[in-house]
Amino acid sequence: MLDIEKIKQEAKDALAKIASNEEAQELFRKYLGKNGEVARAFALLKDMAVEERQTVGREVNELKKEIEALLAEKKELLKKELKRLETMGDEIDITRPGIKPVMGHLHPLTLVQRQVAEIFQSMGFEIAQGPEMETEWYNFDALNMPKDHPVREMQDTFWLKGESKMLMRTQTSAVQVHYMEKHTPPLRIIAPGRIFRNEAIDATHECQFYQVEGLMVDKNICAANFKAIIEEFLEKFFQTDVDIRLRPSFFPFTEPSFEIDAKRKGGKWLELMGAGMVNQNVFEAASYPRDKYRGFAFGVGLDRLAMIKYGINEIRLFYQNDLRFLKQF
Ligand code: FA5
Repeated sequence: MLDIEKIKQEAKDALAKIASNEEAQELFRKYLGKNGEVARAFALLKDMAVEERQTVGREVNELKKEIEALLAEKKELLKKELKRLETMGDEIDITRPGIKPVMGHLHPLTLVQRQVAEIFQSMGFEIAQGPEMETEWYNFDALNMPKDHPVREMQDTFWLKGESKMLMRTQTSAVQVHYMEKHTPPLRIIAPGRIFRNEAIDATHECQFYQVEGLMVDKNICAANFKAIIEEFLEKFFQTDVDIRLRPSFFPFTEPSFEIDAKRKGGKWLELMGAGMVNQNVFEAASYPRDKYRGFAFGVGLDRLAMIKYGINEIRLFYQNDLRFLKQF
């Protein structure tokens, strides 16, 4: 019994399942090969009556053509799929420009701190450090700023809770006695760092900011040494036309004391640093014998240095993390 429809349906189902050329080959053999289903159907024709042979013959011929067409179509599909798999790696175009990672860079205050350190190191100064959380002794008493003396009022202090009278240092001058306790002159240091004051904040005052302390001690240091070194520093640091003026001032830990202001052409004077010759009481606090050594000290505002150098008239910009500002450095 010859059931052409059944053969056709089976061939179609089998075709739908094949996934490789080998399977396609197999199917070809099974249906169109020398001993395949189609050949077998043709073989049956010879026993049929003439009329039946003609009708069935036509049908078998159509079946053959249909399976051929379906197989060809399937092979074409397989070829395309193979090609797609082969070229999949090529979708990565290695000649395309890459996505550039956004590079971070140094904060302007870090930049300035490094510039300052480099200049002083070139003049033989070492870098010293002290704690941000300080004792009353190193921040005040050792610097000739005794308890209840009105001079302490100059720096409105963040005291820490507790018995031990700890505070957030109000000046990098606190590093002076720490360092001198461990070293004997001659010595030349700078001590950059953050300090804290309960200030009314405005365009030139922050309540957390940075200073760089300087201290040079030997047997014969005088104000002329201070002037020479600080002039050299300011010239190297600003490298542009910046006016400098020196005024007499008062600090309990220096005698005499000065203040240095700076201004860009056409700008306003801005106080840059306090300075002076180290008071003998400070040497005594560090257990140096009185009148054996002389030295100068200064404390320069790092934020102010940056403001004058880059023409920034608002100190708060340094601490606001605004990329439009930070990207300019
Ligand atoms: C002092 O802090 C002294 N320790 C400086 C000193 C050191 C004098 C050694 C003598 C010897 P003064 O409070 O003036 O001094 O601060 C020094 C500098 O820090 C100022 O000139 C200024 O540049 C900067 N500064 C002070 N207060 C602020 C503030 N609130 N915001 C930003 N910068 C400040």
